[in-house]
Formats: sequence, C-alpha cells, structure tokens
Amino acid sequence: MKWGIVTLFPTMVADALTHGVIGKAVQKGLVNLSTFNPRAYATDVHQTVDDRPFGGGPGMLMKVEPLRASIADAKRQLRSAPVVYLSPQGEMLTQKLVHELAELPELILVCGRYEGIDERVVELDIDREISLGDFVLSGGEPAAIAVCDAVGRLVPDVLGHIDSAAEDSFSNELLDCQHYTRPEEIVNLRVPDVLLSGHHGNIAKWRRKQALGRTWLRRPEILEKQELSDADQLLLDEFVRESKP
Ligand code: 4GT
Repeated sequence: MKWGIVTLFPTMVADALTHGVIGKAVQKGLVNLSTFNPRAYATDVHQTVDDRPFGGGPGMLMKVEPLRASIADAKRQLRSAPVVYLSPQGEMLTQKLVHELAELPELILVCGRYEGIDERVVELDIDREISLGDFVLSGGEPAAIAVCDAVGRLVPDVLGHIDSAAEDSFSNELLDCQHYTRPEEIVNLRVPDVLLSGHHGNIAKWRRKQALGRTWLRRPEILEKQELSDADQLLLDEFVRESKP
C-alpha cells in the first residue's frame, strides 16, 4: 500500500514510521511512504506557508497555493488515492473505517497546521475528513501517524502472527481481555489459574468472558449496539453475577 503524506514536518511522520512492525513493513516494501511538503511549493523568497484568516482573529491558516500545489503533486504520484484531511471536524476513526482504508492500494493524508486550512481547499481537493476523536492537536501529523499505523498493521504480511489482528480490541467488536506474562506472581498478584492450566478450551472461554465483562463495565454502549449469541450472553451473565458483592 502506498501512502502520500502532505505535511510541513515530513521528518516527524517519516521518523515515526521507522519503528516496530510498521518500520519493518516499510523496509520490506509492504507499505511505501512519500511525503509532500507545501514549503517546497512556496514561491516567495521566504517560502511562506501560512496566511492570515479573513475576518481577523488569532492564529494563521495554511497558505492556499503551496498547500494545493503539494496536494496536486501527491495526486499525480498516487493517481488512485482518495485525499483524506485529518481534522476534529471529520468522521470518527473506528476499526471498521481502518479496515476500509486498508483495502485501498493508495491513500493521501493531508496534515493541517496552525488553525487549519481554507474551507474551499476542503471542497476542491479533499475527498474525506477523518478525526481521531474529540480533542485538539497542534497539527495533523500525530493523527496521520496513527492512521498509517492502524491501517498498516492490517496490510497482508505486516503482522508476524497471522491471527494477531483478529483478536485485538474492536476486531471482534469487544474490548480485549487482560493479558499476563512472567512472573506468575507480582507483589501478591497471581496470574489467573486457568491461564496456567494448559486447557485451551477453558482459556478461550475465560478470555471471551473477560472481554465481554470488561466491555460491559467500561463501554456498555458497545454491547447495546450488538446482539450477543446465546453462548456469549451466558458468559456475560456469569461475569455480571460474579461481579456483584
Ligand atoms: C485534532 C485532530 C486532528 C488536529 C483529531 C488543523 C490544524 C487540524 C491542527 C490540526 N486536532 N488535527 N486530526 N482529533 N489539529 O484527529
């Protein structure tokens, strides 16, 4: 999958994607990253990339011409890519949307800086606006990094173990269960016996029950949105019963 990132801070995005499984995927050529810096398309001696907002007020906007020229170049190099602007006004990123984006062969992500971009650039050049959530960043780069990370790990062969994406939080519409590693005891806190039992059926059942229970405790609205199977309902009933004093 090919990513084109429009950003005033290309090293921030490129460096972030050199680590861990995504870094490996970039090295192997499973995903490919190109950056497009509006500053390289600025035409004045100062290479100006910001401009004042009509109507006044504090803060600047991204200067239109260098921004549009950099997006146009990204589109020339990634001809099939939808152009996504990362902003708090966008559609909320979910694992469902991440899966949708992971199906694409190419993707262009536009990172805003300052107070953002001119609305006509959104209308003319942007296909889709995506938000990470209801909070404000000083730039779109951390959001672009998050999108590339979440999408990249779903690209075939990026994750070592074939099933690791299938069991994550949200892949099965539930929060993930707890995980434990060595040692078996940390300051009186023991690993649940079932995980040491070697009984794979009981372990799978326990994990499913914890996933259901934690979702019920922490994110009840996720459960309200889905119909549980009879088996899942029994596991959750058990969890609820056991959680009462
Ligand atoms: C938050 C998000 C985002 C920002 C988010 C325009 C200038 C947007 C700064 C940028 N803040 N981008 N993508 N919640 N800030 O996803």
